[in-house]
Amino acid sequence: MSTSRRDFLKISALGLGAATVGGSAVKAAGKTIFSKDQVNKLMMKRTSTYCEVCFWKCAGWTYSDNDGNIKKIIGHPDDPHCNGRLCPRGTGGVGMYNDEDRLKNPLIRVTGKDGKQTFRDATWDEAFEVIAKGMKKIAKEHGPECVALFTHGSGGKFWGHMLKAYGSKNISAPSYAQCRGPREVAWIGTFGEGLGSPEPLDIRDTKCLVLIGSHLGENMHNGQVQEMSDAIDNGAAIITVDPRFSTVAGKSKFWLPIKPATDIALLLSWIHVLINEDWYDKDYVEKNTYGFDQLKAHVINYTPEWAYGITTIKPDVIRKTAKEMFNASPSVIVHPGRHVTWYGDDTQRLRAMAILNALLGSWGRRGGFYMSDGISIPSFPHPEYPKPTRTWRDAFPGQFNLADLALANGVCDATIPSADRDCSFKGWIVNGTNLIFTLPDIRKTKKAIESLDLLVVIDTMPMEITGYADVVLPECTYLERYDSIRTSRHREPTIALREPAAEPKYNSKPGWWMAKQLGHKLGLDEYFKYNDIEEVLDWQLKQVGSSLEEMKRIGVKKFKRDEDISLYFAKGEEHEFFTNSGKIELYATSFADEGFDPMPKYTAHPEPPEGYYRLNYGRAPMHTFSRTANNPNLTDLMDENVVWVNPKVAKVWELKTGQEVWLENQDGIVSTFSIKVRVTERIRWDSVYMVHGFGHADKKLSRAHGKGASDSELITNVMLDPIMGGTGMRGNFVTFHVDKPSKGGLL
Ligand SMILES: Nc1nc2c(c(=O)[nH]1)N[C@H]1C(S)=C(S)[C@@H](COP(=O)(O)OP(=O)(O)OC[C@H]3O[C@@H](n4cnc5c(=O)[nH]c(N)nc54)[C@H](O)[C@@H]3O)O[C@H]1N2
Ligand SMILES: Nc1nc2c(c(=O)[nH]1)N[C@H]1C(S)=C(S)[C@@H](COP(=O)(O)OP(=O)(O)OC[C@H]3O[C@@H](n4cnc5c(=O)[nH]c(N)nc54)[C@H](O)[C@@H]3O)O[C@H]1N2
Ligand code: SF4
Ligand SMILES: [Mo]
Repeated sequence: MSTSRRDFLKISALGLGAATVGGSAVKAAGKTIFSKDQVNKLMMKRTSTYCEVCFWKCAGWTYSDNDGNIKKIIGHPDDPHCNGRLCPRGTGGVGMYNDEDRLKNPLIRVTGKDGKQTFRDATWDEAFEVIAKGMKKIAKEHGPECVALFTHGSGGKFWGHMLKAYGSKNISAPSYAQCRGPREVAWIGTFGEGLGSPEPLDIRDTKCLVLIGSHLGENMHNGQVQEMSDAIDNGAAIITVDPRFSTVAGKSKFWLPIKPATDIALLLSWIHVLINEDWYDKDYVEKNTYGFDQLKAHVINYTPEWAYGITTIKPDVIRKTAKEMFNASPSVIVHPGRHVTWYGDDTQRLRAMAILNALLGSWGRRGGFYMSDGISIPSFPHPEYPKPTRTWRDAFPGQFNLADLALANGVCDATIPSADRDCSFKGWIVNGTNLIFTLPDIRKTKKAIESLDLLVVIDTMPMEITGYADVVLPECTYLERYDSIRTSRHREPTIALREPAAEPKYNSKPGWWMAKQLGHKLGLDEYFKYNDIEEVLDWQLKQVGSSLEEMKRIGVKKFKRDEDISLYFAKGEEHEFFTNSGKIELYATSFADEGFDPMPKYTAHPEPPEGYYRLNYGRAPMHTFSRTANNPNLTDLMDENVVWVNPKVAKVWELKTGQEVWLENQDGIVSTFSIKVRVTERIRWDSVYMVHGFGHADKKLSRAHGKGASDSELITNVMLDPIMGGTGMRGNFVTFHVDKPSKGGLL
């Protein structure tokens, strides 16, 4: 039967009572019109959210039925991060809420009479009491600066506020020194500003997109993938530089299967060709850049013939692709990438990429980099924070001065006691980051953890890191809580609200609430002068001309652009950049001042020893790092990773697709679990490839435990970036074991 919307509203308004009384159905004149399920479905409640399955933060609407069950999440049509469409992980986010393996109660580590350590369930009050006692003791004995926060995700703001009120500024995120840090430093050194997230790339209007690594399509950063597919439909050329035949390599006009670790040579030869052939934006370079003559002299010998010997990319391909970029200029993007901590010279590789963009005139131009704009929301009023007398930087005198954020690996290193230092970190608060999988060299992470007096972990799941905690605080998922307003910059300033779609399951609680309770126990009430987060959000939103009521109704709000910021530079405009020279620095004066090469150079990296292959890793479209490995909706799509092996290598080792192997790295570390082989031409003979985030060792993860292997465990050689302290992770080599080795792994 069909009903119009008006009919339905009438029936539901009358009928719901009947359904409740009758228990299962809406009846009219004794006839069942809708089952209870149908009524529930039709009566679904809509609440605003932004996704937390990855850090692209797509805004969406969550639908829950009358019984409070979350049914689905869909993208918000007005949100420029997602344009109404979530990626498979975002849609599957409801699996995070439904996961029955979630952390359910606060846990406190106890030692029994037998000396064995276990967790016991605790009340929230007990848990905060233990943490506050530990933090007060550290503050008294060593100073509050000896407590650090590691955080990834939206809750970081609340924990950061609590930590600053307590007296420490040591707040680090793995999304910096294990991810995009070198890129930010290179962009700041060249253009005077970083890129942030989402990167201000005008992909939808580009004519040529150059991807160095960046495996968009497997890396599912939503808006970018959508814009790339629109650009392809509009005839844009994609140039993919990747030793692996990635998904996007299959959609590219040019695929350059570069020898791993040699990208700087290719980039320098492209710069050489652009300059020598006059294939660059002369007017733009003249008006807006500093150091062109030095750059020209610097690249004089970096010919395509020189690069060929290093990269294995033929000189004519180098020239052809350079021409392709120039023809598209200025609507061309040499994509700055995101996870760029590869070989330790990453900031310099990113500098070469920034220079290419500058020569092509793409910064500030349509189809290149747009000028983003955003709304800044003031903090809820609070007293000034105490001034810490020490920071993580004191552990690295004279080093990493160009790093604009704290290094997660730096904090970890400065936790391992050393004779050179009068104080090491004594307490860690870890929010939403599985450091065991995230920081390279697990041996070091464990050593640091052993030296701690206090480790607090705030998580939703029993992950590897929670196993090492003194106190575990179970956070409710993003679908069950308010969070701070999303304010990321875009073409238009946009804000988005996350509100709870359901009550927190079990005994879990939102981060904002925990931070406030702990603040209370620490005697910091004056920093938390509100009863509820709704009060804070409403106050903040009113400062920018909205309100909580409005945001609940509309979810996403767009604002007018600041009149002083145009989306693109005007033609022929001379622009003022925030660098020392006020220009785009082809020659980076800030690097020279710190004693680093002001222009990038190529240096060779070690090659795999005989019988070993470079360990290459990346993303799968349906998973995010280790955080989704147990998500029931997503394990349905993919429940383990496999290791890609070139047919030539498979022949030598007599490996077949589907066969289980164990991997051992150059330092003799063996994977804890086996991994199935996938024999494929899509990977070079000198490398193997696996998706990051699998091979979980915690048995409480009923779907993820022992599924696939962990790349993290095999990354024990870290190639540190001397410029900003990032951890290059692609200098590890593995070999195969077809039988289970006698030694175990690190997990
Ligand atoms: N589905 C999904 N999407 C995600 C994430 C996720 O977990 N899941 N995570 C998000 C996050 S935080 C980040 S940082 C990004 C990461 O995603 P990207 O920034 O795209 O990561 P990359 O390391 O650039 O890309 C991996 C690619 O680099 C290639 N590669 C390896 N070595 C070399 C080399 O020496 N030279 C070149 N040219 N290429 C090489 C690999 O073969 C692989 O195809 O993804 C984001 N998107
Ligand atoms: N070996 C290796 N290491 C890497 C990478 C790699 O590819 N390989 N990638 C690097 C990159 S690019 C990045 S950005 C980082 C990512 O590093 P992380 O963000 O640390 O990644 P995950 O391993 O997913 O850890 C996320 C943790 O947050 C928890 N969590 C999920 N939702 C919530 C929530 O709402 N609240 C709280 N409190 N916790 C929650 C999850 O259960 C999980 O324990 O890793 C870096 N490290
Ligand atoms: S890209 Fe996917 S997982 Fe990431 S925020 Fe958007 S919908 Fe969520
Ligand atoms: Mo990342």
